Amino acid sequence: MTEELTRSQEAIKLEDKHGAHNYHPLPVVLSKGEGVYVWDAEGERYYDFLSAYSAVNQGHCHPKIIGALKTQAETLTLTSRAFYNDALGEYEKYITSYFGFDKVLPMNTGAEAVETAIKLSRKWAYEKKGVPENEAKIIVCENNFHGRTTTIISFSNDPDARENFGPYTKGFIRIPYNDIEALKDALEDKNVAAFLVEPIQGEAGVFVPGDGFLKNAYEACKQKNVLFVADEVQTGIARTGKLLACDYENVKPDVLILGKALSGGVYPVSAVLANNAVMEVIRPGQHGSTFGGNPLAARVAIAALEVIEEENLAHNAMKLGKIFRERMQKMIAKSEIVAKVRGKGLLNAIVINDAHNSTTAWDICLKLKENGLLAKPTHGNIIRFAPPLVMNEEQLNDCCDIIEKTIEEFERA
Ligand code: IF1
Repeated sequence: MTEELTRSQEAIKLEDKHGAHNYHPLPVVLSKGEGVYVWDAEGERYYDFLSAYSAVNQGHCHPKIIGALKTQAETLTLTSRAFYNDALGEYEKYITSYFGFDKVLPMNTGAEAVETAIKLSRKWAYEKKGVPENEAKIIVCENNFHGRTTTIISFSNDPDARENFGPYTKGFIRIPYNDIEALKDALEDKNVAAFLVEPIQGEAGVFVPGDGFLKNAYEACKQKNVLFVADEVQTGIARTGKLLACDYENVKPDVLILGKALSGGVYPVSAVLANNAVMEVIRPGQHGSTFGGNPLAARVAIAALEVIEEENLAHNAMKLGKIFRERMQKMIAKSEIVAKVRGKGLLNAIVINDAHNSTTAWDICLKLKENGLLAKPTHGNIIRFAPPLVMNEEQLNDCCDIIEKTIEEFERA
């Protein structure tokens, strides 16, 4: 008599049999989310300390965003851009004023927005900067993560993301992250169109560049008439304690890339923002997407951005992030296992002492799950901690208690 499977076991079995194995998830099956909490298929509640990789900054199923989704979903979902719709212009006006740019090009996923920014930068280089055709170069950083398309992984140095997906797209120069001299050297190439950079490298392990790096990089690009392109898909929308991570250094990118929390995790919405001098190089028929700028995305994104403002979530992320890092520093002082904590706002990570083999971070995450908190390692021995920005101080301290308790259990083991 085969044992009755739980709902979670059943769900995992189905995914294993019928789904591509392109992920190795933590063994938890989620079936409900609300605010900072998620519940598994057996009804166990957890704190979500990953926020779908910073897509649910506004908290799971935020009522205002869900309301906007429902209302529009019952009215008009998709028209294609063959025709106008009565939501897109309103959204474009709202988001361009919200971030301070002349224009927005609406897309769906972060990778599509990054690809759009690459095409925009190249076209600007040929038509405005005078770079010879097919010679445009884009400077990127070591250990970047900008998505999973063939062009994007062409400039990745992560073997898992890149191997056996060739032939690769040309035209990218990779420099060390946070290295202004290397950037200046690379900018000597007259054919450079743009510098594409994450203001904080998320996937690499929450690497915060040195003070002044973004400002100096921006100024070095301006010296050479090169576009500064900020990928704020993960760091944007209040995650790091300011609306954009670039705001810490008052850098206004020439091209801004947004995604993830632009919809509060309710629907795929991404965007590329730029001023007319750049955006005008794209003319009818030269770029687009079936779902890009659909009325559902437009209404959801307006609501998601309103929540960020109305609930002052950047300030909350700044405040709670400081408390989080202080609590982690105190834990590190007593810990053999945890080497450091780093981050800004509520985008943080702890680095497990390298003396431990690479399964330590994973094993800690399994233990955190048992203790009621969900997080996942990024590369190797780094655990990213990124709760929804709607978390309150009491919940944050409760989560720190769970993390400390879990690390202590490892210290004793
Ligand atoms: C996965 C990582 C995070 C991003 C930045 C563009 C994109 C992402 C800075 C592309 C997407 C996601 C992708 C997702 C897991 C997650 C991730 F681990 F992959 F690297 F967050 F760190 N720019 N990041 O972080 O946006 O096309 O996914 O909408 O691929 O496993 P997307």
